[in-house]
Amino acid sequence: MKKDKILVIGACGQIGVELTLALRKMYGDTNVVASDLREEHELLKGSGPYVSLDVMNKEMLHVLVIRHNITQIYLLAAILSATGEKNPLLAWHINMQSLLNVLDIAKEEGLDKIYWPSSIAVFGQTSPKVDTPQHTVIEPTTIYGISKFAGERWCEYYNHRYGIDVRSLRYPGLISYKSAPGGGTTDYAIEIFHDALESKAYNCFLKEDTYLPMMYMPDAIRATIELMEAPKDHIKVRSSYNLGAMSFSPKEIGAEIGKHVPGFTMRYEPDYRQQIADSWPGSIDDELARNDWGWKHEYDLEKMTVDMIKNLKQ
Ligand code: NAD
Ligand code: AKB
Repeated sequence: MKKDKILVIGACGQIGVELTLALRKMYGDTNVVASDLREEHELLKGSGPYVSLDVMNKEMLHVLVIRHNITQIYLLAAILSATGEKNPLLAWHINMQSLLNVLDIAKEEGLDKIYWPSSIAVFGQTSPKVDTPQHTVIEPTTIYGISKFAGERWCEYYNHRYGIDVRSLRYPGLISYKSAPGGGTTDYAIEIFHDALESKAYNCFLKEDTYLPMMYMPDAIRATIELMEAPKDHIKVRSSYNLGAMSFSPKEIGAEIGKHVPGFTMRYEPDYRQQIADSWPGSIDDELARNDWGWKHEYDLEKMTVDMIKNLKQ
């Protein structure tokens, strides 16, 4: 077992639950402190320490870090794209101040490592749509994307200026069945499974030909851990790495699900999220992640669909 003491902030969210459980397996249950604003998630109960925390309260966060001898922080608390558009100032405030609180405490306490996820949402209309490269025009149009891009600059700044070992991934849309998603544009690709199994029908809030980069949660958890475990000198990108696995449209995932759910039908009623999706890439070039620390995805659309349906049926 490793000696590190980890704090996961936003541990009850879609990624947090699975990441916390994976980290507890690696580092030992008592060495991973889960925290969130919400009540402890059912799947976390009894698996390790849980603390109620508002990451916006810097003093409380600082005390927690000192009291638990924390050496690494995974900051997952954020307002996602669709929710962010409903209250842009709140999204900006939470997404930025949470990161600044964590980075500053990392500097003051000399923490070993920080993980903070960015998103494909950093890209905008003026970025190339296909195989969007790591370094390209970045002009996000959503408040979520703007806050992620600013966050990336802060991460790189704290690394270059203060030597903080901050690591980050630009996740694509993540698909999972254990913990519900938190208000994103890519959430349709999760809802579709639930509705297909419950009613054999899905009314999609995006158009049928909207391609977006996606990833199955086991790949995302493994990518996060592999990035954090990689030797320091392998991490060349200190803003955030592009990360890819698959790309599909609502029509394509619908057809794949239809192979397992006879009679499954789809309707399309695009709403305000269509505009968000239209501003994002259709696919991602993640060559640097693959070269620098050996990233390799396992799940494509077909393999993920089989696994999602098997698990949701149980
Ligand atoms: P989520 O919304 O499911 O979870 C976020 C968690 O943070 C929630 O449990 C929420 O209660 C908690 N939280 C919110 N405000 C808080 C506060 N003030 N103090 C403490 N906790 C607070 O989000 P997620 O999908 O798990 O995403 C985690 C991170 O990954 C976010 O930064 C998100 O932008 C990023 N990301 C997610 C995806 C995806 O598809 N899920 C894709 C790209 C990037
Ligand atoms: C969202 O849709 O907001 C997230 C993301 C891609 O960052 N899933």
